[in-house]
Amino acid sequence: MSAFRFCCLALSAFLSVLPGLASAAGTAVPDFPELAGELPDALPAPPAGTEWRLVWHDEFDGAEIDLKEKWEIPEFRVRRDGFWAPETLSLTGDGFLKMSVFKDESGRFLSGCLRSRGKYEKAKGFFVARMNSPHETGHWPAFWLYTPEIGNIGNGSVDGAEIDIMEKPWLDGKVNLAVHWDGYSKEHHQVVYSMPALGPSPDGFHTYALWWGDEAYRFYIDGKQVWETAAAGICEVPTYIKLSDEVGQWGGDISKANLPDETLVDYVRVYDLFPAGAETAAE
Ligand SMILES: [Ca+2]
Ligand SMILES: [Ca+2]
Repeated sequence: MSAFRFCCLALSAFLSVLPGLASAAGTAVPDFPELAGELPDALPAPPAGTEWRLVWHDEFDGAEIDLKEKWEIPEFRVRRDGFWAPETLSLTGDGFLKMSVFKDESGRFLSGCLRSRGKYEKAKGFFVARMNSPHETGHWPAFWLYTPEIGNIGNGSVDGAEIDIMEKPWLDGKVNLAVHWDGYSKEHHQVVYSMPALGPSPDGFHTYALWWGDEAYRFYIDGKQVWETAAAGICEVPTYIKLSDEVGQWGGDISKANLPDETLVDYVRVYDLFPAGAETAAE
């Protein structure tokens, strides 16, 4: 962690453009003074001449989910073997998003989805969330990126992808990481995936991250790279961030779950590559 330093303190400047940094080109580096004192992230070594800068985040502080600037919540609707219901999502008041799963008075299993659709959509960069794990079977939390352009058939994932930075349908400490492309039909759907183990304390908090680069998708758990793939090409389409929980057989038998169950999310942060030392050069 020693090599890490928080980016972006007291800086707001327009930057010159370097080749290969198209996603950061011509945009101001945002200033996030509220991040002082928050837990820093261990970021992978950036390419020569560049550095990571924070461009978007939510620490889930305060009393209410920020539905004005950052997120939207889908309306109540069927989702797999349960329902996505806005009332399952809340902030704890001490810095966490709580994603609950429970059975309502009608016997319906409810879980939730938070997404940045229309408010923050981005291609490439470093996406990280810190979250813990639920304890009951029959459902799974996920931190993922999505665009409806995943439905474009052909051209690998270049023209759209679903990128699952973390899904946890199992209680044995494994997680699922995946890239999906070419829609979801039996005929065309393609996927590559990896199922690494969380290590000695699977129930505690972990960070899950994706470096969506020009040449590979690299996945990290607790700052350590656990998987890399470029099997589908690299998506060039902006995606939005999703935090969700889904009830379904992939996660086991929900009727055997002792509900309510919950997952806590400490933060979501997005970093991008900028020219190294840009803060002084831009003055
Ligand atoms: Ca495609
Ligand atoms: Ca937090």
